Amino acid sequence: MKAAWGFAAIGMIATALAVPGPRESAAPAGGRVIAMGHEMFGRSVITIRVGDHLTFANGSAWLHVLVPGRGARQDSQPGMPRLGPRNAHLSEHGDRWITGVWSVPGTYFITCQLHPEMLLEVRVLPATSTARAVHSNA
Ligand SMILES: [Cu+2]
Repeated sequence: MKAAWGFAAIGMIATALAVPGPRESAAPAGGRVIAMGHEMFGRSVITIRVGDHLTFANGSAWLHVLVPGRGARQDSQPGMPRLGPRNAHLSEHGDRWITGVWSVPGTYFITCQLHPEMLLEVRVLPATSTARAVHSNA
């Protein structure tokens, strides 16, 4: 759907249409789900464990370009799974995408290259941790 690209990018500039996704409190086996709305993630912080995946679900009408970094600026975050060929994932409306395995404990940040205000903090706990995974809502 490359043709939709330009259209979506232009639509991006249009007026606000906030579509907050559902917040999920349970952790399905396949990984936690991060919903994406207009210029926002469904939550701002998520805590997972080594060996987990994250799932990003774009229920918004907008294109998002997920990259490691903050404020729409891609950076390098050693230990974080790559998000795609250019360490970026293009997420169109309806996209549901599962990341690679998070294998290094630490704190990481994901932003959207089109929406600087989009920021997700991913806290990865050691696999051996007995602490319950905690996540706060945005
Ligand atoms: Cu975006």
